[in-house]
Amino acid sequence: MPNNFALGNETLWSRRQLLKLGLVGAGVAGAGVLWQNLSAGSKTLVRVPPISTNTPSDAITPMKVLRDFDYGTVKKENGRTVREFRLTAGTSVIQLNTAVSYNIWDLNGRIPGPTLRAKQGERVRVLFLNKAGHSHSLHFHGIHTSEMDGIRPVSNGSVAIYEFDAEPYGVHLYHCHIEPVTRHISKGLYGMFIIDPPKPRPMADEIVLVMGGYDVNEDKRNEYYAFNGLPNYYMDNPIRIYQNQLVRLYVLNLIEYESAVTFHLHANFFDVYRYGMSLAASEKTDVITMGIAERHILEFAFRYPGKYMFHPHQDWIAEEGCMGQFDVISEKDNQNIPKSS
Ligand SMILES: [Cu+2]
Repeated sequence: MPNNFALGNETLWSRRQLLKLGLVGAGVAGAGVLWQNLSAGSKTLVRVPPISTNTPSDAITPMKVLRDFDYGTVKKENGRTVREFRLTAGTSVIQLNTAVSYNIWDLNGRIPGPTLRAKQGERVRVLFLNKAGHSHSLHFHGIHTSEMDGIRPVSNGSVAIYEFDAEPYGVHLYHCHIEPVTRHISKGLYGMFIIDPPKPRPMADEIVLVMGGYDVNEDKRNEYYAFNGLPNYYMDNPIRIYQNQLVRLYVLNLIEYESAVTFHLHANFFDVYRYGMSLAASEKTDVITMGIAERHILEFAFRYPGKYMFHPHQDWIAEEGCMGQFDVISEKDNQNIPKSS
């Protein structure tokens, strides 16, 4: 789905800028929804609970980041599918707790940036507009030419275009690559980049979790940690999922200043698809170690209803905000919803 709480790309990109780039034209909007329908080839129903009405409506709401995938604008060029994404770097202030606010760099008004999604073999074009008052860039993990590697500074007010083939399929990432990279990442310029395999994975409740850290006093150590931008958010606002529903977590570690962290899920075990680069799980475990920029697909279903924590097993990191919980809703409470096959 298009990310519906971003600032609105069209308002950020002036028509003049787009004309200059030769990019004014009607794309096929809403392709994400269509794609989701098409990929529902099997009769399996995916049950996703509605977001609680108590969810706070902050400018950056991790509850929306969870299941928000940006499929871009689809175009056909010389018979080939091109997915065009627009990312604008800006500045905003987030509340790390009731007492501490922090100036971040954001992408389309959010941290992490939009979860970009394409299918293997498509062409990806990313239009990057820097309005963050400082030179930045976007470096994508993947296979591309040297010109598209995103290490050259894009000065404030200017635009860069990154274009490459979507390959190989897997869970990847993008981030600013301007030195000091640790600072540019930890202040918010990063996001997930998913390339789907040619044959879609089975339907599941798909959820994105990006781990990050905040070095508020610039001593090269993090004082706060978070899943999807805000410390302790999913502890205070548990992620609702259904009992016995297959959940597919896309997990990325972008905690700077720590060589590695783990991801641990309570009361369950998950199948691991390392880097999302295979269709068969490599192992089953309940704790997995992830270095910086490592990412995996983790799949599971909960047998029993109730609340279950997830967090790095470096407990000081969990205690400083990288902590959340799933609220598994009993099937009994959802008699009207058909059971997935
Ligand atoms: Cu930067």
